[in-house]
Amino acid sequence: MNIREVATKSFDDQKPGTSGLRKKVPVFQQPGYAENFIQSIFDALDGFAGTTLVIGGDGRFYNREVIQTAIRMAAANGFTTIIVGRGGILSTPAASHMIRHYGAFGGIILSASHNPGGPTEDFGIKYNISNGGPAPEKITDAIYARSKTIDRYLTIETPDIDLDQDGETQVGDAVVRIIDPVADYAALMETLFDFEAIRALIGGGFRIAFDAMSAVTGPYATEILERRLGAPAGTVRNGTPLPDFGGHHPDPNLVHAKDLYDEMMSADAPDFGAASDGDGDRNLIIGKGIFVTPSDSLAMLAANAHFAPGYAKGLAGIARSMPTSCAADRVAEQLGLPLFETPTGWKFFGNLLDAGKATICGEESAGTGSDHVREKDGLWAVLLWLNILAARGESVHAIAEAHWRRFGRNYYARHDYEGVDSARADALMADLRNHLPTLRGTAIGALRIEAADDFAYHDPIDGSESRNQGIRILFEGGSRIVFRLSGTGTSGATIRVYIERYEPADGDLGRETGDAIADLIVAAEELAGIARHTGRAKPDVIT
Ligand code: VG1
Ligand code: CO
Repeated sequence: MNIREVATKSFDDQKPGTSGLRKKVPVFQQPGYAENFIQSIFDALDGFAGTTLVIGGDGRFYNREVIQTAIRMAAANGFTTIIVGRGGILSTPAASHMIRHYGAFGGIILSASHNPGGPTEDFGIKYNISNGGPAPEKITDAIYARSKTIDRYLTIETPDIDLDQDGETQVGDAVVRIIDPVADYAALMETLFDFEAIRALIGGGFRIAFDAMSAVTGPYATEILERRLGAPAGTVRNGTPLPDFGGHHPDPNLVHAKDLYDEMMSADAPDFGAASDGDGDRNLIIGKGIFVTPSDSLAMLAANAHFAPGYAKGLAGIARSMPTSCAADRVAEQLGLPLFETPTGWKFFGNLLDAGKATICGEESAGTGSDHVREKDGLWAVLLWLNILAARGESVHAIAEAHWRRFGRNYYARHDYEGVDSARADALMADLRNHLPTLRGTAIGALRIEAADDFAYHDPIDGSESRNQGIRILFEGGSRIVFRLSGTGTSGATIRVYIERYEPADGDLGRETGDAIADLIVAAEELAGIARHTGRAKPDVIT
């Protein structure tokens, strides 16, 4: 075996963010950059000699190169089985499933998710542990610490593996297995949902439009929606993963999936529209004539999950990230279920899912998932919606309205200020933090502040503490504003302002969101001085 120890110089910017390390491609292309981070992952782990590692990515530019690097390094470091999705492709939820299904020690997922791809765009690497979920902070902190002192990495001299042929190749002491990225995942979906009922719905003329955004869900959605569920060819649009996602942001929101939105609002709209992001863990849900906010979708899925066979016996609990609207809380309350509020990022759900405390989890950023894997799962959410629609025989619109009449409505929007100078964004947050102690009991217009804090999470399972997870301003009556800085961007800072207004079930449930939260938008500006700090009069993206 030709294991080589290669001397390297450490980089000081390899701190994983909300979901792994994300940087521009040219940063990753620096000699040793990807190698250092991958070796830092291995150096932060213990006891993996002789075990299995899963490797795959979302197909973006530079994916294949780093997959070859990761295979060599995994073999040199002592993994003896390396499972790779054919073509280097694995959606994030499919990778999570594979880790669990094959009893792997962990997995390396190459993705920058919804960020654009291409030679000058974004790339990313993240590590998932044996439960299939993103590494918890304890591990990501150890990886970062190691990356600052690393001076060598291990690799092995071997020709490139043919990623496009299923089969096994010996690399040193390791067997590299190239396998179908879709089959195991599609089989898992068949165990959770009533495919026959969905097939009958579609056979009866129910029309679906799914936009894979030239990203990783193309092959998954084509197999499941068109081949297994019988939707007509063309149901899946932009179904071929492209290294640059066709030049678009593979971000399924109302800005980047505007064509789908416009179509769903047109007179001849299909019955159900959906889209997923670069790595397949997010979902956008639009019914004919109605956009369902991700926070509402979480609540509606939780309230109706029992219609799907995989959840027929009910839920153990619901978990949501802190900035996600409290719509799910109303469902938990009425169904008598525990509700957990975690910091942003899927890694915080892992312990709750492993402990059987939560069955369904979600984030306002279009992420929903369950205990079937340990990542959010875009197609899973689409299939659960389809299963519910098939079982109830009602439209998305009817289901949403009935939901609000039962639970009340949380009008919700997120305002993003992108590419802000980091020092200015930090100053805005610091100012807000300084004012926190004085806010309680004060009023802005008709809004009275009931509580204000910097969110800290105490993990009920392992006792770990995560501080400074976002500033919450809670108003009497259930309205909220949350401020936090993004942890997934690759240039400057992104300020996220999450705005929510609660309307009880007997209130006005049919308003335009913009009107319903107008006073809170004014209050957010007053509280944070966004224009003063950033020079921006309005957000770049509203979702
Ligand atoms: C964003 C979202 C967060 C999500 C994360 C990763 O993080 O807000 O909810 O978990 O992206 O999703 P941030 O720190 O930029 O707000 V993905 O689909 O990019 O892996
Ligand atoms: Co994603």
